[in-house]
Amino acid sequence: MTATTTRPIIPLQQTVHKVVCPHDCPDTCSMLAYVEDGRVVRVGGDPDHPLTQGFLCAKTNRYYERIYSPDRVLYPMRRKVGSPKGPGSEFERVNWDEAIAVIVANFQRVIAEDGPQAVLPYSYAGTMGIVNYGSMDNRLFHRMGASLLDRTICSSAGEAAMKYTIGGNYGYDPEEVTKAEMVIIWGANMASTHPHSIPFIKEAQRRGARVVLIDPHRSRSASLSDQLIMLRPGTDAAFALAMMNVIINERLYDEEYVDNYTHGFEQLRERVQEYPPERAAQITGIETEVITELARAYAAAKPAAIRLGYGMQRHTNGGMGVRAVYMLPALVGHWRYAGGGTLLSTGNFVKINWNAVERPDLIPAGQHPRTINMNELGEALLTTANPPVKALYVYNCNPASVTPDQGKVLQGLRRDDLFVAVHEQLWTDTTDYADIVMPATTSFEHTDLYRAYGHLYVQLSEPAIAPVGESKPNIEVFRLIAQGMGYTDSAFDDDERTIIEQALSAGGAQMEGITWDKLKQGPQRIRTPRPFIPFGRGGFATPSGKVEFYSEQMAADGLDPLPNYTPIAESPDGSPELHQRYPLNLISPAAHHFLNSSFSNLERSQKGEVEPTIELSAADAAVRGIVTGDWCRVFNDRGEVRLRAKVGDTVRPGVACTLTLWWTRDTPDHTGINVLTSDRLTDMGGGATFHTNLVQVEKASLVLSFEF
Ligand SMILES: Nc1nc2c(c(=O)[nH]1)N[C@H]1C(S)=C(S)[C@@H](COP(=O)(O)OP(=O)(O)OC[C@H]3O[C@@H](n4cnc5c(=O)[nH]c(N)nc54)[C@H](O)[C@@H]3O)O[C@H]1N2
Ligand SMILES: Nc1nc2c(c(=O)[nH]1)N[C@H]1C(S)=C(S)[C@@H](COP(=O)(O)OP(=O)(O)OC[C@H]3O[C@@H](n4cnc5c(=O)[nH]c(N)nc54)[C@H](O)[C@@H]3O)O[C@H]1N2
Ligand SMILES: [Mo]
Repeated sequence: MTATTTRPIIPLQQTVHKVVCPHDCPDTCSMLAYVEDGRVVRVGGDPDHPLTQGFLCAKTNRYYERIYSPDRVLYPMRRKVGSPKGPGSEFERVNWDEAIAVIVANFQRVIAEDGPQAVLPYSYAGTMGIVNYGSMDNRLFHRMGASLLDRTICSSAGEAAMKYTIGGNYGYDPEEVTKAEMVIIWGANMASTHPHSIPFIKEAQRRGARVVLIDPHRSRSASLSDQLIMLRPGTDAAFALAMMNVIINERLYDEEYVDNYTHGFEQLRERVQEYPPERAAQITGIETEVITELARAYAAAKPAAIRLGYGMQRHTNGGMGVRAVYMLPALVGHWRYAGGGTLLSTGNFVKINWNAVERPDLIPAGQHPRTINMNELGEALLTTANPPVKALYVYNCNPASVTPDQGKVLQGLRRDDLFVAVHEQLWTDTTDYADIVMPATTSFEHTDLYRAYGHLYVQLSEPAIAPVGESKPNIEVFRLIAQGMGYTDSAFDDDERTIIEQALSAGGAQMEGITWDKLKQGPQRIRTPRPFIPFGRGGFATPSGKVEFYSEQMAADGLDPLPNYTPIAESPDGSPELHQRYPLNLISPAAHHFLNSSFSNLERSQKGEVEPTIELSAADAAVRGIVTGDWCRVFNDRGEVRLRAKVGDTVRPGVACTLTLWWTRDTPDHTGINVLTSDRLTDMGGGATFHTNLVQVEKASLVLSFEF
């Protein structure tokens, strides 16, 4: 099972440092940084971390290419007077004092003219480190009374679904999967996006487990699987409901577990009658027998592990999809066994004292700042709603590339009366629109605390090298801005260690003894008995304390309290007229060599992905006269892009797939994929709906030359 635990040989002139991989990924690896003359010359996976197991992924295994990239921002820079916003912007060097002074002056001007809510922070999980993800930034913007940002671009639909169904971000312990008799990888491309659980799944497979992949795309993870179920995008809830129909009607469920630890079984029994496998077959495009057989085998496995990814929840019905799948292990009682259950996230097992970290109490008394959903950035920048957004501060995120409905986002960012500050490691698509660009440190250069959402270890990361150029960590820049604004609260004096200790102060038996000093010794697993069987005897964090097949809370929130299937908003059934004009559902999941828009600037990553492509079925390609290698025009009412055709059996007819995310500047006609995606939100949690996206494809009349 162990991947590569041979100990690396360290040349005398090198020192080795443990650094945590900061990226938004369930694996949160422990990396070894080999440093020579103050420079990182090599990185490797930490053999002592039980999940990292000595190997890194295709993105991070040459991390020094990113640290020393020619695209690295080295100094604070200011837009030259007269230089228009957008690609080709010109900047001049300033010092830190000047950069902070410009930001403070603009914040003060905007607050005086339109009030503090005209200031909007914009960030996501460029770093998952708790200090630099969300501590001093929140303190500053809370104290200011700025607009709040709902950070919904990735996982919020799935999180809402888990909360309603089992009470939070919880799943099985991934280290126990070796004991599973069946593993279903459901809408996750583990081989590309989080490979560190794969050795455990392979070990289960070696012991006889069947591995099933449920995904509309034949992804790299198909090679791990014994069976691939290529269902239509956005139909997972119907698939899971039909499995429950079989399990309940054939009495394959665990009566005792259902009686003791679930809520609303009778209502669920009634609801699933609407989803016989024959009906689900029509919806999902998967044969009745396949659904029935899987349901029976799933119920018989003792236990089965279902590893979910974020793919299915990037649809307008995505919350319901996750909710339906999260019901399965409760129905068959698999939570009783080590390695049984579902896993989308383990994030809430690690208790963090967020109030102490974020300090919402600093919001001035009587002020109730509005919340802006980050997926609706374009709308927020273009509307004249009171007050309009007049100052945008971007960090840990690259909205010009990653945010849906890019056309609107870029139009908003181009506004002359909008002040934009961007704190970045690299010159990105977003820095093109900045008035001020500031250099940010990487995790190799700053201190932070990490928990993971795909395992149970808490980790401390300390600098392996000095900051590159004049870069500074987020915490320091926000402190400087707070000082400039004249805020004197002691919250702005806290250093990294103080904030980390505040974060760890939530208490609870599982966090006992996980202290700064202990973390300096290496990754700390939360304190649980082994094997860790979190819900063997119930104990769910829902209002009823049980798995909620029926959720009163959902009814109160205006949602269907039971699981259901509704067609996605852009689909043959969801929008027949639109589907006539745009007959292909374009999904845009993660590319192997990129991490969202991170790593996409590196030559090696680009070579790995070759070029921006669109995968089409042979049937859809044939009727359009398209063959592999043709450039295609891919378009809908929101925009158009050029992508190179790859024709084959990786998608079914009616579906197309492009792997993300290429930077706009590196695409043939300087247009990113998110010009096609909509800012429509998910059914719960306000999530992004990147995969609910109808397009048309035609052979491009222009032959483009495409070179880096
Ligand atoms: N190499 C690489 N690694 C990454 C990232 C990256 O961009 N590249 N991103 C990181 C981040 S931020 C995240 S959130 C995770 C995401 O990693 P994953 O959870 O794996 O998510 P995605 O790659 O978005 O989608 C996973 C799979 O869902 C499929 N899918 C799309 N629609 C549906 C559907 O309706 N039903 C089902 N069953 N499947 C569907 C896609 O085809 C894809 O194969 O990975 C992290 N790791
Ligand atoms: N079409 C389509 N679009 C998608 C997706 C998709 O599947 N399809 N996936 C979506 C998903 S899952 C996500 S999570 C989002 C993610 O989108 P983003 O949050 O934008 O993530 P990244 O593209 O990794 O960019 C993060 C940026 O933060 C910067 N950064 C990293 N660490 C620090 C730091 O310590 N300080 C500062 N100041 N900056 C730092 C990095 O240099 C990088 O440019 O994209 C989404 N966009
Ligand atoms: Mo994400």
